[in-house]
Amino acid sequence: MDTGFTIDQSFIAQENERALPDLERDYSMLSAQLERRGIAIEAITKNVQKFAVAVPSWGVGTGGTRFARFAGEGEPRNVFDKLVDCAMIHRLTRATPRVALHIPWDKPEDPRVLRQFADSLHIGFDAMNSNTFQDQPGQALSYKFGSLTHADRSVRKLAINHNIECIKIGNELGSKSLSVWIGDGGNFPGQIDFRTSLERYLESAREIYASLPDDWQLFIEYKLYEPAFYSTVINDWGTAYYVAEQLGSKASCLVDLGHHAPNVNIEMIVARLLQFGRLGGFHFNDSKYGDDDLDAGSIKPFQLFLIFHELVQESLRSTRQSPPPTYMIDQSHNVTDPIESLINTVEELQRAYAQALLVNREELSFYQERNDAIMALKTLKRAFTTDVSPILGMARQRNDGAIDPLHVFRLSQYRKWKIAERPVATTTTTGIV
Ligand SMILES: [Mn+2]
Repeated sequence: MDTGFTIDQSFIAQENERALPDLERDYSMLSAQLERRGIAIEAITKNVQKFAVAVPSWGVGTGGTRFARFAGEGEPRNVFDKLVDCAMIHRLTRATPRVALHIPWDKPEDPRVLRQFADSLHIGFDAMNSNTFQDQPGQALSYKFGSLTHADRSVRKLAINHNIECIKIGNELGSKSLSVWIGDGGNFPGQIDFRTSLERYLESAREIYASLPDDWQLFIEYKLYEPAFYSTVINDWGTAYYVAEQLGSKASCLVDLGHHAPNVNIEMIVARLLQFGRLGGFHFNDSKYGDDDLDAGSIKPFQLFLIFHELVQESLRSTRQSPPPTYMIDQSHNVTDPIESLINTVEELQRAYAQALLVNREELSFYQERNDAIMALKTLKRAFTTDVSPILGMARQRNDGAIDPLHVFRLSQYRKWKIAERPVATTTTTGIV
């Protein structure tokens, strides 16, 4: 299958050659600075080189709000175009080797063909995302009043079967996990019975869980409101944790940063779920007010750093019980070129991760034990305020990615090529989740 225009490795190498002398100077200055703090820069760079996050197939198309969607030119027209864009992001950043698909938006006619195409692009598949929050054309029954928790058993069955179908498709694609998020809930007090709806959810989830292959994970994604504005069935991490406990060891919680009330201490939720061995996955994004789906790190970079601080802390623990959580981006790009937003997001996630790796944990624990609040904060802030950009550039360069991926993307005129190759689509399937 023709992929159309791609950014050649030689083009990346040529731009890297230009940028390398400055990068090496900055890197050695940072190396000397970190050495005085007892940190070996090479160990940090090696860890950043291994960092990976999945990109969502729906993220490479323009998203939308409840009001409108302003489609960008040269957008992907189908799942194959989406994979081409995702593969390009990986080529530039070398940190996004897998794509998360959304069914039915990305439902392949033949999964084997899709898998071969992905193989040819050197990318794989991450979590499958089911969709029972909207009706599909010709659907016999409606999800208007819920899916897995609907009062009518036949609607619940339809939603269960859809999730099982997602597992089947994912299995053929080499995916190993299913993320389930439902829009079920109530818009008015009294509309649904809190207890009954959760019981129905558990009954439905058990059937989905029973279809899960042994080496698969089921991620329970919670959200406090929207599209149901009064109450959602899986509203918070406590409920998701309870569900995961009820289902079994293959089930765990998925934290989407935008699915919390404003000012909630998300890093503490992350720490709790890690402690309980039930943190399965992440949906990274950022927000100012609600589930804004803005680019990760754009509004609250300190929060992002504190989350990574917890993740790094856990990874250093020798007694950890569960596998490390899988990282995924879940954003809606409304006013930017989606590819540019994703490239930037990957860098912001790596930045927070690298900063978290710089935390002097012995020192932090020393101050914690002595109730020295100011010095404990200062220990975190010293890591957070370090400009780790040279580490990120060097990690990409060593992985054959672009030292400055956004610059290379613009210089390549990739978007201009895609506008020519991809006539305006009438069937683009992107949305907000
Ligand atoms: Mn999400």
